[in-house]
Amino acid sequence: MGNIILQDDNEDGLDRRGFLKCMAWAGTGMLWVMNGGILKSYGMSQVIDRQTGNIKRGLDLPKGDFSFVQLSDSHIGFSKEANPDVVGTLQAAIAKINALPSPPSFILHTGDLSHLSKAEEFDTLDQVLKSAKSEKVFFVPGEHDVLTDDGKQYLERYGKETKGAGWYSFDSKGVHFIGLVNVVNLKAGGLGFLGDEQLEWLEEDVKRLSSSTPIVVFAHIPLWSVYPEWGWGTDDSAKALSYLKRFGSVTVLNGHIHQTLQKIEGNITFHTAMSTAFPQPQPGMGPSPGPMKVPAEKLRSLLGLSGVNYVEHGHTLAITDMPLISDMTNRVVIDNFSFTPKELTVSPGTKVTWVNHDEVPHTVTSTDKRFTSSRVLDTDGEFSNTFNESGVFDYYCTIHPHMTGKVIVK
Ligand SMILES: [Cu+2]
Repeated sequence: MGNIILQDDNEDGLDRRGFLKCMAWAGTGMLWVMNGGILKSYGMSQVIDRQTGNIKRGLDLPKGDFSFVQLSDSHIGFSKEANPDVVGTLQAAIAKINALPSPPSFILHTGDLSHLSKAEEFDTLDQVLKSAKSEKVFFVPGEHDVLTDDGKQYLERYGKETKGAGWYSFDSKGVHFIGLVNVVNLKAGGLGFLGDEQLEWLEEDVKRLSSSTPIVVFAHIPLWSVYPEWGWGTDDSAKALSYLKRFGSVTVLNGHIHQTLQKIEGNITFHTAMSTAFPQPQPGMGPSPGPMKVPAEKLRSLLGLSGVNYVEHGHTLAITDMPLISDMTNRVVIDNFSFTPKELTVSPGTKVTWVNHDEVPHTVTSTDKRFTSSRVLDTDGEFSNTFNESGVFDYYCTIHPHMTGKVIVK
């Protein structure tokens, strides 16, 4: 009995066995209710009773002027241990949306719809989203949606009426919504990036608005410095936010980091959303971001329900593996979002091979475009390049540009 009580105070399904735990956790979206000009958020698991599938009894959920739901990081196509059924967890999120007393005006999906930008992954996402009781879904791309073609396919599917790489704005019930793209043209050593063309568009877009207009900005990578060491931030976000300083109420919604974090800075409130697919470690807790396998007893701390620091065992093991790996000559291992060794010195004529041991895709791309992996390296993917000339060859991952490395040929 004591056991049951312990489990009951968690609303995220800890009393299920094995995978269902993850499923119940991951099937979450964020409900946003606009009430008298104030936007308030509710985690879907706060709202929907997991036993009955209905809205919780006695919950005082304001009807509000209108509401919308944020979904994020569905990673359709991912099938590794952290969640072998990402379609199932997305469906669970949508079941919660459909159980709301009044359907949300629309859904915002803040990117990483797919895991590898594959056509069939986008098809599956579209199929599943069709079952949501909501009039429309608005998207912005994540870096996983623009892996192979600089986002061409994404734009064809989701960006027909957008500008540039897929940015746009729209008005709904007096609120101005702005979808930004910060996952293309990423620079070596950098973070998310908006670029001048988009920034100029943004400045122009908000010029005509009165300062009392509530603004909601949504983009994939956080527009604030969550943890730059892991690439969790955007290089030129300060400029974008400077255009929004004069507005009384600005809400910024992001995904990418697969957990909820909030920050208030002046007139701006920042929020990040959970993934419908898999969790990632808290900033700095563990050697790198990436899919986290969640044992039942750890889930609680992960969800911020207690203050226990989480150490990911799989990743710790990966670190102790590294000395062995770096013994292998002329190989660079990609693990925990880094290249090891970071600097490799070889003699002219040497063939260097990179192998990806992460559960997320990476690229190996010369900073000055002298060599590049022709396609994205998925788990266990390899790429080789023969270095005939002497020199220093800097490279990075175009998906996670804070990942950099160097080959010195002499
Ligand atoms: Cu990468």
